[in-house]
Amino acid sequence: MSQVIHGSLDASGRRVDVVVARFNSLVTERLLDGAVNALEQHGVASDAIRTVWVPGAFELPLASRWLAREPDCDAVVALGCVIRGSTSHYDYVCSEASRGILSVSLETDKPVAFGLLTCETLEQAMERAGGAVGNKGADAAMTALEMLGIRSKL
Ligand code: INI
Repeated sequence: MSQVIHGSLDASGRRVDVVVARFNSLVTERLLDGAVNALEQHGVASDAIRTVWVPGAFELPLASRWLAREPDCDAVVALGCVIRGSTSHYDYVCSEASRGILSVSLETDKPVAFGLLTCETLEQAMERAGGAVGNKGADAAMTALEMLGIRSKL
């Protein structure tokens, strides 16, 4: 018979690091609240959650790498918010942050969840940071837990 594997969200005993960008902190503080609440609700002890603030989304990959390389880190949740301006700066920050976050995950073999909002307006960002569209920080945290659950079953 074929096997089907799902990741459980039970995260007791896990240690999760959260990296959060200070740029657009009105939004990222809410993403952080959502992520920490979701981790705690799914069993991660509050003293097993470490939060590291970095200047902006561009810095998320390097800080995620520093954390993911630590033996006591099970997963990283990377949080940030990039809002399109009038120049191409937005495109460089989004593409390098997303590429970097993926490469840290593959290099370290640990979940590094992508909780980076890439929005046209502050309003869109607020909707996704605990507003009408949910909290993408919480979603990213749960993704990290689900991936840990899958890994432990393989
Ligand atoms: N960083 C963000 O996290 N969000 C942004 O919207 C943003 N914009 O628009 O400039 C941003 N820029 C800073 C960047 O992430 C770096 O911190 C900076 O370039 C220094 O490396």
